[in-house]
Amino acid sequence: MNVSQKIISSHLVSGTIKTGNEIAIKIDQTLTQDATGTLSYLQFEAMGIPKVKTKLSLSYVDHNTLQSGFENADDHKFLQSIAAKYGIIFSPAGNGICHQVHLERFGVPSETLLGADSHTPTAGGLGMLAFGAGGLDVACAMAGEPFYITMPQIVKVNLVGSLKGWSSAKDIILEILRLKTVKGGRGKIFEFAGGGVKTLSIPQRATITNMGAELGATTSVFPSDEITKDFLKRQGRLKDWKQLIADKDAAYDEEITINLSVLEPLISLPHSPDNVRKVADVKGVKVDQVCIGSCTNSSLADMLLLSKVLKNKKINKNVSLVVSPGSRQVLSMISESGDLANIVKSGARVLECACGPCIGMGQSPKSGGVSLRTFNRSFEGRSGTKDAKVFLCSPATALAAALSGEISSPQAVLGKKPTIKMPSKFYVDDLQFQKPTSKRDKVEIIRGPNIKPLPEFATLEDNLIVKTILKVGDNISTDHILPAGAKVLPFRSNLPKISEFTFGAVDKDFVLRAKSTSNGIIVGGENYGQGSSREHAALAPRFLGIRVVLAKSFARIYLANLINFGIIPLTFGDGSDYELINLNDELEFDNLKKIIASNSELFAKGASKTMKVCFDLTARQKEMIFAGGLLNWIKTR
Ligand code: MIC
Ligand code: SF4
Repeated sequence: MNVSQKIISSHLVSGTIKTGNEIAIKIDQTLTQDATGTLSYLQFEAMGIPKVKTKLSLSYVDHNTLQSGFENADDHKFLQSIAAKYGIIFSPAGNGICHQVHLERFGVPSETLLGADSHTPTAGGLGMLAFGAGGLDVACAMAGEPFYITMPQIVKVNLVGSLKGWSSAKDIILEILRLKTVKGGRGKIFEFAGGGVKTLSIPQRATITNMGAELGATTSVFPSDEITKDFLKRQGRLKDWKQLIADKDAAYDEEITINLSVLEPLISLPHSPDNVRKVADVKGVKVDQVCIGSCTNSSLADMLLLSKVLKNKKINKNVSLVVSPGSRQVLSMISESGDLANIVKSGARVLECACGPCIGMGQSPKSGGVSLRTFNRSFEGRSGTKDAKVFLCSPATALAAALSGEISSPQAVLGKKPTIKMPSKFYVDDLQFQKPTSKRDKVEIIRGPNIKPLPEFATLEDNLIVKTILKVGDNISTDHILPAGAKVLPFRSNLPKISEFTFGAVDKDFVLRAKSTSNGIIVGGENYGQGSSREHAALAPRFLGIRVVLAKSFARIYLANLINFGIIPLTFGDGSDYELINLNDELEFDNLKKIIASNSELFAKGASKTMKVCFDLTARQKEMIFAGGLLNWIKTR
């Protein structure tokens, strides 16, 4: 077996491990962050279970850390109290970005992790099988339910050679994105193997598995080997190590080879992570801002590189360089060693250990500005400035731009790569994590006015007439559907309020149109719903009366979120029918429930044609849709 099959088979609850089959796997650990956590815990609470049933559940606060009113603070208090009530470890704001902290302190090789955040596969760098999911799926996992997925294909990514010069782990994943695109990972696990694996440290591996999310992959995973052991030992967690490597004769569904020795520094151009070029081919573009951090590149090793490069240097006066260390552990260590001083004295602005600019929480670039970021996403408008041009690159390429003022080859600006010596022991202070109390029944859940109750949803009718409220093209991301950023994020626990922002940047009349129609349909292109796991991007449309989304294809997490909230995901029987539907067109579905239940052919009666539409739903998913969503379904059980 390969690594993925080993973890899946040791966690299999039902189903057979065959590509395309629905399987259910046991979840050992869960994580949430504050932007998805509030809803996830409200849903967990509605299930009426006294205590989480996982081995370990974590609630991190790292997204909404910019307060311009009471909302975020209310959310954080709610999260803190609900964690204490239900047996969850609480990591308050300032401790760091969930994925970075999880690697440092909680990830365990060969275990499973389900996180209400699409970059949860970061923990695959440690040899965990880690999935991003909607908050409701995470709530179910906390309640002891297994996680359901369609058994993915397993792609062997054969890494050969070793990185040379300034090429970095970020360039490896950018190269894979160039080859495979943002749709190329759907229905697949990327499993890393080959001689190149042992040349990569845990933070490097985590940079790669982190951005597997941008491929649309189900997850990505590295073996757990001596390097993993060494990392855990330095973290004082040797007892958590377990070797996990693929059998010599392990089979895979597909194989690609990446030769690390010939990889050059790469950069992804606006506005899609797969729009990748060689840095050498775009050099000379003037840069206004450089941001270093995010769950992709904010480890101690990344920060030590910054320190070595920036020591006794000043950044270009036309560039704003902002740096967010990934965790309190990283920040503590670079402040004690004096490395932070090298960064600060160069002219950099140091932010708190949080997602920050990655999620549009501050640092929006100037109008039309060019921002180079070591992050993982560059969707239009995500930075907060619609016409900003966000490029994604490695810390080395980012530093070369910060010093020269333009996109430049790291070799040309930075010279020889310094050697980075990692400490034999990381600084550990687990008192920063709030363990649940033994007196859980005494804990009172604190609900400020921003915490709104969950909505009730009706069950599915048999005949449905829906009106086309919106028609969009390919690769619509959840940032298009429901943006993040400082203006919107404070309302993640307030559905009536947050739904007002739905599709705001795509079509400002969407909400009005949806509200004035009783049953709506959205028509989309390929890879509809790519990006974030935020279930608000399915829940808010449902709240606004959307009952069906008809698209050419869907992204995995989004598809699951639609079903969880009782929205029917349909695809075109004939892709060219997409052209025949226009805004405000009505579509009629007769005998919907009967047809779905019996897997018969489904037709949508439109103005000009009756077209065949398809659904691919398991028996469990059908029941959820009929019930009006997963929560209703659970209540009926
Ligand atoms: C993101 O990177 O888009 C986020 C913010 O971390 C999201 C979660 C969210 O929207 O809260 C994600 O990736 O799932
Ligand atoms: Fe936070 Fe950005 Fe990572 Fe999402 S991608 S978890 S917003 S740092």
